Amino acid sequence: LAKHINVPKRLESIIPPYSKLLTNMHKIRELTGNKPLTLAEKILYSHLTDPEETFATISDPSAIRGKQYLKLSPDRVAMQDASAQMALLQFITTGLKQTSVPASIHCDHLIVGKEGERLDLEQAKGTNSEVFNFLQSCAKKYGISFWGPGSGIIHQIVLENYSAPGLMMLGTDSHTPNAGGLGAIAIGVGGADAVDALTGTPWELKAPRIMGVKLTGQLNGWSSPKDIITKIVGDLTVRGGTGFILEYFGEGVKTLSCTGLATICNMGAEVGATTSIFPYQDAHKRFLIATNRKPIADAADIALNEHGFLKADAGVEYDDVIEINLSDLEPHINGPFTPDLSTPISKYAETSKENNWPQKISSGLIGSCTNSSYQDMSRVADLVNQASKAGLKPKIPFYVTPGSEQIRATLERDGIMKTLQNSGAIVLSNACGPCIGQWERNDMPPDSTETNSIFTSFNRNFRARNDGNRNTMNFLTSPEIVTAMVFSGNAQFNPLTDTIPLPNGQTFQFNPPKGDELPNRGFEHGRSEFYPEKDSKGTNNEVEISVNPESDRLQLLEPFKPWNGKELRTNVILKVEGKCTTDHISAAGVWLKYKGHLENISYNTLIGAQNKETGEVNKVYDIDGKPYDIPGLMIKWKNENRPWTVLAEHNYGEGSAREHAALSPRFLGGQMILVKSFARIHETNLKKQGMLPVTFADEADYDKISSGDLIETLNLVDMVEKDGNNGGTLDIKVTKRDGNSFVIKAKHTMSKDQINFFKAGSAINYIKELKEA
Ligand code: MIC
Ligand code: SF4
Repeated sequence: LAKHINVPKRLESIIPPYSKLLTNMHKIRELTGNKPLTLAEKILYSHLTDPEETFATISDPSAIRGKQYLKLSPDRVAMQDASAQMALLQFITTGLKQTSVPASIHCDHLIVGKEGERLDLEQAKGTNSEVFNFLQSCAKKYGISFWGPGSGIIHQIVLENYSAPGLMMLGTDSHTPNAGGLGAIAIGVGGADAVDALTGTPWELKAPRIMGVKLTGQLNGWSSPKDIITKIVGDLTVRGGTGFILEYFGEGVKTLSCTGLATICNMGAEVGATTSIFPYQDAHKRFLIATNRKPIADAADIALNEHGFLKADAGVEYDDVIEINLSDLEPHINGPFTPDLSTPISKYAETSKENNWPQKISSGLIGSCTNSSYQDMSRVADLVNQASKAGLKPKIPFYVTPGSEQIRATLERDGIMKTLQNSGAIVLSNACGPCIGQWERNDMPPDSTETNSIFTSFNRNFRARNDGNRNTMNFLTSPEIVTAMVFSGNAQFNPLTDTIPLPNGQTFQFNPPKGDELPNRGFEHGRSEFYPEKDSKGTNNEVEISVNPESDRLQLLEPFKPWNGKELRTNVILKVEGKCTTDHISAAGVWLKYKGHLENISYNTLIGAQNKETGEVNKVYDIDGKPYDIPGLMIKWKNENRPWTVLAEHNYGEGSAREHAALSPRFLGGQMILVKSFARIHETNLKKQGMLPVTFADEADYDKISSGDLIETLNLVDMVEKDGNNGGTLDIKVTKRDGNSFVIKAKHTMSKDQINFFKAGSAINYIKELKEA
């Protein structure tokens, strides 16, 4: 199909392999007797390495959902600087000379926001030069596109340059599904999964179930795409999307912009969904044309109109359907501390009083990978203009993090940046900054013990995430609501109905924001130093990748030891209480600098976790009762050859794709993680690093086990030999300190390959065994 379209060279590695995908889709139609397929199934299954094998015995495609493991070949990989280091260190250990699929690296997480773009960027380049150089030399050597510091945030750059309808990509970041806004199946993974794609090893995923999300009506007034997803996160909760792809449909979809769809897909990560996706439509075409990729739109048109690809079939069945009427949707404010605590704006003032949330807001922050589109910012500028005309200034610090150099330069050209800056807003680098703890606040001490609240247009709000302070409450909402709140500074203010007093005794009321979907004059390229040198494949094996053994930032990886073939015998080191996200397991902020140094970063292992038995954070007790911080005791037990188990509750590892949350426990001598339930990416990351992630068959057993108890597997040897692709049950003997013992049942979800990772010590060890065989 691409042959009928004139694809310029610069798009060759970017256009999805439509011919192959269509051939596969038609094959699947034959194998399944033309049963209706969802959009997600069409795109996902057309990326199967062997559709015949998958559908050999099953003719109903929906029958494999939630059950069968799929082997897939993604088209592309994207990595951000914090996670790329481990991904590449693992890739290096495979000894391969180039990547099997196009890939990109984005330097966005390591830039601290403080004074504003220019100074912050200089500073970041200085403090992170070793890491940026390492990433750049890997990019040169293996033929990866390198987007340097200040170029923008991974998901925004991917949307503007690489995402495309029907593409399948993996990204080493949980918000990779942002690319679903442009019709791609984009999945967040740990670095070891990215290595599968980079080495051309089939990538495994349990066939997701599909949740249909029907949008009707049309947004109006203050409501924005962000409110669609903050409402959904409130309804579904942080676990509600686990194992699902959210597939949007309905008349309402057509009324939204492509960047708005991306915001919705971005935060699908907050319900634990595998990814989210929208059908190909006019807004996609407009965005592809505006971003200089018309030939992709032309090819997508043919794939849609002549082959029925890129949309769901009529009569398709979803595993579940939810519906939202956009016409009735109010702005929502989600938080604090969890993205699923959702309050409509009309109830916010009352709710915040009842809960004793701080009434004075301390800062407003807009932008990030979630909300820095032209549409977002032009609507924000409209509000700022209204307030400025009335003589109002922001009452609290107001920060903007643009998502990319392209969007920043366009906002600058169109006077939007000026509007924001004239009002007093501080424009930070095109980077993650305060969204991921890279925020040096000038307005309060970092260890302030008083609660304070910030309003952000970001996507995540776990404790201590933004400024490292556990007392900072982060409320997530649309950039429009953040902006309006900044001019009031008061949690009681409802911009839809309330007024702000003016010095002259009069009052000011905002009109609902207005903006443009796309810039009328097209996008501005911006400063060329922020673009990859050469955005094409082309390896250079001459490039030496040197890692200084003295470095405290980078450390080459030592392979983990293979399993010794015996039953596990471990002690419980910690029983975690309640929410335990990857931010609790492997904190970000100041620790981000050690992302390429496994030993150093491991000193943060589980320091945010709360001990169920004592209520303390980062405190555990040795067998003799002596207190330690959590990593301290892990290191001690590692040195004593005492392997350990962590017990925890639901959705363990919620949040990010951070594989350090699996690597560090493994490195410090952990063997088993026994919980009530897991978040998908984290469970896979644990399997990839050779840990044993298991869930209680009976949740009540969590209450029967204490720290220090001996945990022994009884039939692991058997399980490893016999279990197929559908997981299995493990018998575990628990011996209490007083010598009493009992047996409980635990479940695992490992496929045959994942059992092989466990046996080999890690997925990377296993891939190496395969490549050497
Ligand atoms: C996040 O938003 O939590 C991060 C920081 O982008 C992480 C990635 C990481 O920790 O490296 C994510 O979302 O996966
Ligand atoms: Fe960066 Fe925040 Fe987006 Fe993660 S969620 S990629 S930290 S901006």
